[in-house]
Amino acid sequence: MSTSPRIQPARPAGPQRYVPADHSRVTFDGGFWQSWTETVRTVTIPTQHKRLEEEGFLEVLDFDKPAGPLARPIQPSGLSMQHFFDSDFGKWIEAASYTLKTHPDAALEAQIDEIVAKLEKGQMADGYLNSWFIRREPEKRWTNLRDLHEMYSMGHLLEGAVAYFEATGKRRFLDVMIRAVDHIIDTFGREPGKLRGYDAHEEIELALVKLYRVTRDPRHLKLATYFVDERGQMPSYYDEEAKKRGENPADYVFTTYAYSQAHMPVREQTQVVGHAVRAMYLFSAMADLAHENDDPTLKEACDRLFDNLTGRQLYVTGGLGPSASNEGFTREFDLPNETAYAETCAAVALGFWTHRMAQIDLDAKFTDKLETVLFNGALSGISRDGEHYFYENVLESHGQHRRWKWHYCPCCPTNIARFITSLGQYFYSTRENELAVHLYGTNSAELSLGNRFVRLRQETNYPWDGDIRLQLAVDRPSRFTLRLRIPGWCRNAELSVNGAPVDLERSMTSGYAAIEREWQNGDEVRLALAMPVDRIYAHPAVSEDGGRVALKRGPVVYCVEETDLGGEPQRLRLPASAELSPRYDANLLGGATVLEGTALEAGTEGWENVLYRTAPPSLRERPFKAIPYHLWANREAGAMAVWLHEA
Ligand code: FUB
Ligand code: ZN
Repeated sequence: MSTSPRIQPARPAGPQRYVPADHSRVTFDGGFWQSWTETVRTVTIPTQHKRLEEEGFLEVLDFDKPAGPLARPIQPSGLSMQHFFDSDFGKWIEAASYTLKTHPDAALEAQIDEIVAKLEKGQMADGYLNSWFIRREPEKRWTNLRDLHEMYSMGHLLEGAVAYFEATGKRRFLDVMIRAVDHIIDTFGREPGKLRGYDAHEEIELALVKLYRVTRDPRHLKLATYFVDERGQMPSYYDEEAKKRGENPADYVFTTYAYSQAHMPVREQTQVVGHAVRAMYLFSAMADLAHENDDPTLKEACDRLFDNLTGRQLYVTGGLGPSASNEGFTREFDLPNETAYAETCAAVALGFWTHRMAQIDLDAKFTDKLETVLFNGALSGISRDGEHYFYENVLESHGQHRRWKWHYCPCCPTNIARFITSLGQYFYSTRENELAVHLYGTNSAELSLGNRFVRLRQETNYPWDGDIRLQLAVDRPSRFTLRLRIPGWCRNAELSVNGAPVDLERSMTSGYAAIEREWQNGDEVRLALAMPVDRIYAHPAVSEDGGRVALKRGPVVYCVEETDLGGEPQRLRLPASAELSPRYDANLLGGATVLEGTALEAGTEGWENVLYRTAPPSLRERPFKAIPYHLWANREAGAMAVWLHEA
């Protein structure tokens, strides 16, 4: 049964939740993000479509032709990467749609329309939509939610459909996906006759909330709520499902449902476990539902999980999930550097989660982490030329890690693309009488506060320096509270309005400084964030980082690359007293601030044919340069280290 959505404007911001800025109303017309957003729009989006074509991803939509041989073999779990090709073009459509909203492009729209037409044609009469099962194994649909990603793929198509509808007003894709959701509603739930399942790879939950925010159809919210509430209930649906397939549930390849955060009900979970991307998508949906259903129990669970993640399991770069074997978490404080998995998708998804948390609880502890992933563990996932990628974001290398043009499992490129093409929404949020500034970087924004309209111009060299100038334009004098994040890394901030200092201590709440006043057209706010070079040390339980130090300036984590040093950075010993000076280098990959200093390097004289000896190596002074971590591996291949040994 297909139901037309009732398209209504988004619910006005209630008293609790902030509403993110419309990304298309935030223009990066200078500064750090201008070239990144332009590169992603003009290079990343078109080349990704090309790769999707070249690599045969779009062929899965040729429903009229027999399915060809597998391009990706079946893995021990029963999953082929090809099972979820739909998700990759779903994410690409989403990323492309965000650019369409600001830069209409008929050719790009035509590429999307072509995909949509094929999806519509292939959709089954009952609304089912998944190219793998329709073409290859229709009889097996909905028989293995544990392994085969059916709803994960549909979730990404759904997010793409919502973004495309919002960008163009075209309903076709949205209607296709609403029919698919209707089918899921008819199939899953607690009602008699329905399957009591939920997909092991979370994604559809947050996509359904996005859909609900467009349609306001309570069934869409109810379905998302059901999936989150049902997760981890015992007896496990996955056990029952495996038995129905004639399998022994004990033979499960990943051995535990913690892999999918389905080992216990979500509200009881206190430690972040399993596959990192799945966890972040689940927690994003939990944050959404905490708000939509006014459910403090989900918010409390998110708070506990956030504390666990950030207190025990997060890389200094914002990367997460150290292990390749489960693409996720192992034991607490296990943060190896050279073998870090730290998938780009996971860092991007941590951005999604922290952003959502900040909308329901404006606390800089969330937006500080959003900023960390943005400048480090997520941005490292894409090259400066916009068409090469990292899947794994290691913190140390001996030169074996290179960026690739496309990946065997290319989930990450489209994820970083959709993050950057919708970046504006992460900068600001509003509610009735408040405007919150979460991130800093030059841009011009148009924001609505209730029925008022505020234009805001932000000018800064951030993250290369901490001086930020905000200029407000209002049609008429207007009273509201401006909240500015004072980053957790900043120990010395100064704030003024039209030259008059603001007492920061008295104005701070949860890491945001509040200025409530009647704003006049042309009012100017200045924020000066002192940005010395920080030496960062890891908790003693992180054995990999013992005796090591990382360098950070403002939100940017640094690394040393062999190509600058002329040797392996692992051999450096940084004296505690070494002076480190920032210098802006306009010639480094589009311009960046580097850190320069002198360290000691362990020499190899006298070590010919000697592996061990009783005398330590001699140390000699060596000037070195550290570059922003996100820029590494954009030049010659070579070793790299974020954590340097201390002398
Ligand atoms: O399984 C779908 C996606 O591919 C996951 O989110 C990534 O970790 C990669 O395995
Ligand atoms: Zn990925």
